[in-house]
Amino acid sequence: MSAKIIPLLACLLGSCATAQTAQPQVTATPQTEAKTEVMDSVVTATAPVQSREQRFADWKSDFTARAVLKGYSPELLARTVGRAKINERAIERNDNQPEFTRPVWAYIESAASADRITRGRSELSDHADVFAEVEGRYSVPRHILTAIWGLETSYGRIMGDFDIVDSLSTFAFEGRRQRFGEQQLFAVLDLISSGEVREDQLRGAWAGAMGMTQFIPTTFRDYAVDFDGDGNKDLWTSERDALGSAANYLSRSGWRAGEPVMAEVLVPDDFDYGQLETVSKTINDWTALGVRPANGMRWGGNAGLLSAKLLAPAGSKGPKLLVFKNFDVLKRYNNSTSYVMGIASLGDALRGRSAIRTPWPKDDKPLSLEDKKRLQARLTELGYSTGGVDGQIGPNSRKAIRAWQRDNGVVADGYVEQTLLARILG
Ligand SMILES: [Ca+2]
Repeated sequence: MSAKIIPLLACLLGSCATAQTAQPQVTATPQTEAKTEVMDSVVTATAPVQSREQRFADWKSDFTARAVLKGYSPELLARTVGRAKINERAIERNDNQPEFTRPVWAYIESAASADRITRGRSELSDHADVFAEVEGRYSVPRHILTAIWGLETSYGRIMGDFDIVDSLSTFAFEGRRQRFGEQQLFAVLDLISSGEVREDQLRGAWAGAMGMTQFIPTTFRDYAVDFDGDGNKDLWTSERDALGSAANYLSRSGWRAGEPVMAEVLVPDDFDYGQLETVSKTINDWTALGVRPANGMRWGGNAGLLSAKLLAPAGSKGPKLLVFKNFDVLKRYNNSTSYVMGIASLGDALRGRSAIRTPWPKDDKPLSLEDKKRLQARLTELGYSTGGVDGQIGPNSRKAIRAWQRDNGVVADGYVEQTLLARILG
């Protein structure tokens, strides 16, 4: 996930699209316990117990040796990894990511809140010159950039105060994100070695995302730009650098100028929901199936040949959306459908438009992680394989759900809330 910005929303919306499931953390035996064990037990007294601090020091030496072999300077290593401390707060945050069971409509409403819209409009006005330059260079529209800025850090107000080297060293040293930690640490070394970023600038969210647009170090290294041309890539205090970098990242991820992110549509009553999510068709083909814009308007002249997929995040009763190539580009920023719908909704709201008009089925009760596991286990037991029981409802699970729905006279939209769950569980 080198080019993916992981912890984007962690601080603001609690979704933290790390797409990682909670796993038990392997923690070291605290030193005091270890000592007690040595004193109390004749058996263990013979083996020296290495303290966590000692193991951390050993990890630093090992990492440093490997980095020097790769050509990084020993002085740089001493100044960064060499002075790193274990950050217990980063471990806590990593272990306690809230289980994401908020329904999609709650997420979107929070993303496009009245406060975020008001502030966003004022930022758009205050930085109109910056947006004009950025649009001119990268062709990514200002309302999308503003939405990212607002969702990531509330327009630079909540950027995180973690020492990035401490956090990443902690992850690289122990736990379930060691590869991520190492990979990001090397990117930090690259950033400092190149002189584009100063060591004292390296502060951010607990998992390493930095600045107003929350770039993790690999993304920072590969996509950040010094848009104001002062020789420093400053995503923390320079709006030009931050917004230019976000635009550069989207542009290089394949952003298509002038194309939409998503459009709400209506579908015929007898619509075949088997085409949800996985099937890509042109607007012309969707139109032939009776899919039409929800706002009562017609598609623009050039829209017919655009490819789009159909989503129904809350099933046949809720809003349906055609999502375009730019929807996937925004997923590179954060691999979450809810996140991208949040960006598109806030972006539209900033322009005085309403992205989604059909009411969400707000009386539905969403499934918890345990519910999802029970659902998967039951469907599998009934012969509808979900490809595993992990509590993550992905394409395989939705396919199994749709098959069960078809066999049981329910609209096969792949959507399950508590009422349907109870029926499936029998
Ligand atoms: Ca700069």
